[in-house]
Amino acid sequence: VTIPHPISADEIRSRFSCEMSDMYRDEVPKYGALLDIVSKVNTGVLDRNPALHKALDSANELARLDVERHGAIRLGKPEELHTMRRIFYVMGMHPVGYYDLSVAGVPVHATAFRPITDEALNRNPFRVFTSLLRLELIEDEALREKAAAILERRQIFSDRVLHLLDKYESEGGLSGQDAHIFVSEVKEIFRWHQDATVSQEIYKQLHDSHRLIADVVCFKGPHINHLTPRTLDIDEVQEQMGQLGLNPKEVIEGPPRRQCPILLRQTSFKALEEKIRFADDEQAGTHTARFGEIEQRGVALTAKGRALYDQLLDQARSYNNEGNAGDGYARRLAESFKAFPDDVETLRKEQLAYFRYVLNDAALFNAKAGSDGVRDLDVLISTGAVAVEPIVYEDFLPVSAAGIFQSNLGGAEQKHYAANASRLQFEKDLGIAVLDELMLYEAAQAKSIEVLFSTLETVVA
Ligand code: OOG
Ligand code: NI
Repeated sequence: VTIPHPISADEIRSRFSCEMSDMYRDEVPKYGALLDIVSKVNTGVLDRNPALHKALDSANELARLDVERHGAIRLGKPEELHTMRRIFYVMGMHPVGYYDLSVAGVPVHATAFRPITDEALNRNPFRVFTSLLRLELIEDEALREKAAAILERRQIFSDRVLHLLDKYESEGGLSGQDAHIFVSEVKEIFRWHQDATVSQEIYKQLHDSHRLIADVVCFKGPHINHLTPRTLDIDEVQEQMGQLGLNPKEVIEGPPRRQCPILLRQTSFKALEEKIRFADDEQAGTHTARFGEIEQRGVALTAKGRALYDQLLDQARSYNNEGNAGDGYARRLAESFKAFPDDVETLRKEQLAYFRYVLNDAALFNAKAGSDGVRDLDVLISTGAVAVEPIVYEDFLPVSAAGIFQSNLGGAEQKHYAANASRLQFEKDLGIAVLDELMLYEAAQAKSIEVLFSTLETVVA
């Protein structure tokens, strides 16, 4: 680093997340209403549940809860994905996971940019679900070429932001003033513009092909389409959204309500119908894309746990071919998930989920593990020397994401694209390979064990 006082990636990400939230609150007042509900519900849950309060506090999760958000953007061309990757890097956000949504009738594939170390996640876990449109999935060749030509003409990055990126990459950091400009320039990329860049006729053609294609192709930039706070009781927030007339989607995506939350449960309020102006003679129209979402996060699952999750979810959804429609879905889901153990010890022993192992009682630990060299975690846990903490799932779920996409594309819309994951092409466009989320959880678990026994080494030595 050649600049004197570079601003840390964590700091830049925190500021960015906060400014994005302020911008979205201004643009979409219902998002502000949602934040208020979530904040009240979370406070209520913590007040009523001192054990949870204590657990979250000792896992360093309380502080991040209030600022925790994820957002989503949809990009139009490979170069945009490539540059976004460089931009997110400045904020300590790395591409994790590959999501193919074509299987669900959505012509995009995606990754999630997010922080990856325990320290960075605790500071601010801001994530952005980033999709890239797959024009090759548009069947009509003339329309596909038209869309490509429109996208070709657009430049979503300002000269200033590109200049700062180069500077960051050559100097290894950003000064306070540059970081400030950087954050505000990046925020501009995601701002909503009510002027479409195309005529009403072209908008309509693209929209008829797939609403999402119109959303990506017809605007100046990749407007942020939602920001999602994290709640401790999603059923309660869903209930209140309905009462307050926020128009929530019918079902909560993901696993059912449980004692030990796993993975991720999500719901949203439907996208707003917003006024837009077309490029030809300023004709007025409307566009629906931006919405609000909430989520409740649980423990990250191992490959084995995830396979069980996928199987049970599929079982609940394939019943009568009903998917997640119908009044009976919540019941079918609960019924199906009875086969998923719902206590920490079984989840851990059967290696269905990831946990952090932390020192609970130093004296006991030193006596036990020190004297007879017990390295057996089961023994250390059962004696109370060591405690386990669930490792939070920091990623997304393709079936849930598709459900969120669908409900915001006007529920009924169902397009069929042949399932054709194209991870290698995505990574080529991105410029690097995406990280494997399971390896990150595995490493976090392993590190906690290493830290645990290294304290012993210092005590004994
Ligand atoms: C992204 C939808 C995916 C989630 O939380 O699963 C997502 C989009 O609509 O662009 O954000
Ligand atoms: Ni989302």
